[in-house]
Amino acid sequence: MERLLIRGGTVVNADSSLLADVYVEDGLVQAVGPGLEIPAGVRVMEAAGKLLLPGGIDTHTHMQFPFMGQQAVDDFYHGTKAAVAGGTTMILDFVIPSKGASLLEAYNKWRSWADPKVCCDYSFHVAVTWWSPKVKEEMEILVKERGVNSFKMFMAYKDLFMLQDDELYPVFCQCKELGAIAQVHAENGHLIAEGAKKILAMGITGPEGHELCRSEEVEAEATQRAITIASCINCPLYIVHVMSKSAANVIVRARREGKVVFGEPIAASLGTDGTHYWDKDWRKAAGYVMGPPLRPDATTPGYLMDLLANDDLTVTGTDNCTFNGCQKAVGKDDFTKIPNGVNGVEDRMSIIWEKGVHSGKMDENRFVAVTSTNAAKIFNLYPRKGKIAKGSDADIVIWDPCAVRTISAKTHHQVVDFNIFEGMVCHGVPLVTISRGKVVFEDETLHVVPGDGKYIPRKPFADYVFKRIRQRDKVCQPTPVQREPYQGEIVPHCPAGTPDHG
Ligand code: URQ
Ligand code: ZN
Ligand code: ZN
Repeated sequence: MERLLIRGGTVVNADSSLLADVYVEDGLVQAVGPGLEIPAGVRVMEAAGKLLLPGGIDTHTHMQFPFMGQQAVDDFYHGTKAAVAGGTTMILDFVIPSKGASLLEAYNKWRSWADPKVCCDYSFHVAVTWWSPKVKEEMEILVKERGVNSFKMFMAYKDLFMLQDDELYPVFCQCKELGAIAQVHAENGHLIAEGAKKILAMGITGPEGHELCRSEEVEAEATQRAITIASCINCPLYIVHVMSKSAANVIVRARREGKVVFGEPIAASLGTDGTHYWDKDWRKAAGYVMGPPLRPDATTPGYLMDLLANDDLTVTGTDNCTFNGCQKAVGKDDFTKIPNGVNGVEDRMSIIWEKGVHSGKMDENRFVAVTSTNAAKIFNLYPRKGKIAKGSDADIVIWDPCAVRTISAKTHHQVVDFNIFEGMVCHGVPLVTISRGKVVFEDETLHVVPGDGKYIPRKPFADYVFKRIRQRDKVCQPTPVQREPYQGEIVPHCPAGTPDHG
């Protein structure tokens, strides 16, 4: 383990910035303060004029995900390697069992994929794609014995992953009981299925059909429905990949009403838009296909960034789920067959710095909150992750806010042959990434070892999420009205129920 002194940088946490040195040993931050003594044999890294940020936490990835007849090309090795090159030191990926399959077996399968390959720390959300007493029991085991505290439910992907409302209800109940956060992919799967048939019948087979068959309303309706169901149970809710103004507005309203709801826009929805679906180049247009889709309203990214800056939206992920052009091409004559998913894990930090901080919408502290700290709080990793302080994991990025880089598939570290941010010029460049005390990226060179990352188990009942829930359960219970018993006449109940039956 390296012993490091990072000297003279500005340590940026979500609550404040401080000119200080940071001393790292045994993978942990041992001290933060001005003018720290340099013990003998310690490597000194100069960081004057630079920012020291808590490593990014990407709340939403799908490395090597087998999906829509293809497998995502960025696996746990290439995906996490690209993550650290972009200043992200932890990912939260998804275990997604098929309907009818064991959640525990799926969890084991995903662990066996990830453990030997990960180059940074990681953890898992688990998807609940069907409901039964066995699923209920396995959710409990996952929380109590496997360190899972978040479950994702799909309201889309009819017949594949989708749950109906009467299934969402008991799953949300179980999440709440276990102290886990319920996450939803909020889109109305029935309307998408009908919409796709209609658009195909109109002769529209290209990527633009993907957006046309699932408008903003389809996302907003499901977002509202999920919030309503969660609210009936007083269950905390997390809306993954917020893609539209309409869905975001539903979340804003719910939060203003005091509901415990969190919204996760992603690098894609903050950094680009759905006008590309109308591009004349089929491959390019297909490169943006994901669900929910990017929106053709080009003012969407700026709008979502405003909400993120002002705490209407809370955290950021990427939904990184990458397919090459030749994989997307299985849908060349039918947009419903194009594998859904885009890149983002490498570029999220730069996109949010450029569109959020460089634009003047948020300061460096809010940047840390939305790229790291809030995720650590929601998923109960804080202050081990999401903070540079004595005792925290030494996941640190030396960030140059003035440096500029141009994003391109030609130079990125991901395997995928396309980048949805191609040509974008971003201020804010990670110079050095330190993952649990080890320098894994420096001078544009990666020093990663597959399997060096660790699975991080997470405890249930995160205070940030559940304090309000518990108190509401105590004080917001309805109580019966105390009345004198009714003394009047009672017409006997008619079992047949209709006058015709006499
Ligand atoms: O919905 C998701 O998160 C998946 C399954 C990945 N792909 C996507 O288009 N968002
Ligand atoms: Zn999803
Ligand atoms: Zn996803």
